Amino acid sequence: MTNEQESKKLESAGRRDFFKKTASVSAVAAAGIVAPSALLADDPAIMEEKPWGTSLGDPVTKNRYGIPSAYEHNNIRRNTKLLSSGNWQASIAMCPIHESMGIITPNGLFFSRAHGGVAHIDPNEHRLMIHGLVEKPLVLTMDQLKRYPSVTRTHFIECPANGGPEWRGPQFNSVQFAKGMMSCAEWTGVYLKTILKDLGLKPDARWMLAEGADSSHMGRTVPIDKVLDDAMVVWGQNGEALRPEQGYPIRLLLPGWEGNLCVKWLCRLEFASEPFYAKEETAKYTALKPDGKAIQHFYALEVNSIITSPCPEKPWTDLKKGDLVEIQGLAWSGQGTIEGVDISFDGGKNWTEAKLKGLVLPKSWTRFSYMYKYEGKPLLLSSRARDDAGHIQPTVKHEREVMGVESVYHRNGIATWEVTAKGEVNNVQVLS
Ligand SMILES: Nc1nc2c(c(=O)[nH]1)N[C@H]1C(S)=C(S)[C@@H](COP(=O)(O)O)O[C@H]1N2
Ligand SMILES: [Mo]
Repeated sequence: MTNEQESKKLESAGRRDFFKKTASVSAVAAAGIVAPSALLADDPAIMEEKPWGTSLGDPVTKNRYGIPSAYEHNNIRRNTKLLSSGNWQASIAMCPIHESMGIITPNGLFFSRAHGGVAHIDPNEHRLMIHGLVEKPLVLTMDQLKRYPSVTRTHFIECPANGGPEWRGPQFNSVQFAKGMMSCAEWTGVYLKTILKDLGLKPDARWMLAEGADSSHMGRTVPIDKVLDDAMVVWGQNGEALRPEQGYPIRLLLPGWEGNLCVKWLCRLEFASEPFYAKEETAKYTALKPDGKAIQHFYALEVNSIITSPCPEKPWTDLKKGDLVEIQGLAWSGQGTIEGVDISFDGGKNWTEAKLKGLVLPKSWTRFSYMYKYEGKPLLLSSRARDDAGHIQPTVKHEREVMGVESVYHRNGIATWEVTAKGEVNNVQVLS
């Protein structure tokens, strides 16, 4: 026998010993997170050598830019005709938020919304023009822009239409389609206030127009207070350059505010004393109320949350009574930091506090968790988030009383999953 064969023999003898010893333990061990009986002594996955353990793998530089394991092929952005205006360029790729871990969305899965397709811009031929009510109007190359001192901040971007198709009732038995118009990343760029200090903002500048260089030439108007607070021009996304889908080479980021204001492929910023609404804005985001009046502008996104596990895509059908299972989800607020999240098992009659996991940052996704002993009973499972601005998610009933059902935007009513006795999960709304 060679040394290699010998050590393999020893290894599998070790594995057999393990099973002999644990077999006696398993009889007495109580059901924990995973019951010891789940181990089978003849499980080929542990007793047999696999091809990946017996032959050399790929050269380490085979993928000069790495890609996920082929077994993760289901973890993808998805879109539907329902959310497209008749073509796939003016469309929305929904983020698989049920597969997300922690609070950072990998760049390849970041939700993507474009009105005129995804532009592919040569950074050498791209400029940022800054003009209007500034002392020193400028046209910056990308290299010049990056000479300003940079900051790195974690923030979500959410389309205010996230969940918007569901004002009248559930439309999608899927968390990806019901709530996937958002993602969260660590952005690197420069605060606009830093650039404006250098350029000298004139005192009567009250509004900023941001324009994109893509075929939609998206133009949005932003009040100056937000510009001077935490607005950024960003070029970095999770440690690398922005992806084309996110506006490469640069985009505007207005932390916590409507995604549509975060103009991608940013090429021009103009400052003025009057808003640009009628003149240069290309899109309208208004909300029709029951009294027939419309809210013309709302900017910051309200406190919100969603349970991502379980969900229709991740049911509890393989759980047994008595199993301990982790309920997980995401909470976020465009108005501050998440203070707490409560969970209800009975459609909002009773609430119990969940735990916030990992980093809890302002205007960022915040992960929550609750360990639950599965009972195989039907549930109405909901989460309700609170932020440090003093806001709490409304019930769907209350939200409808105030806003009716004609609005598309800013739905943040408490979402509910119906968990059946078999552990299947359905999208429902509690209206009482
Ligand atoms: N230039 C430009 N910027 C744009 C858009 C666009 O079509 N063109 N879409 C906006 C909308 S409606 C949203 S919700 C966000 C989405 O950002 P994301 O694609 O990075 O998720 O980008 C905004 N910025
Ligand atoms: Mo959007």
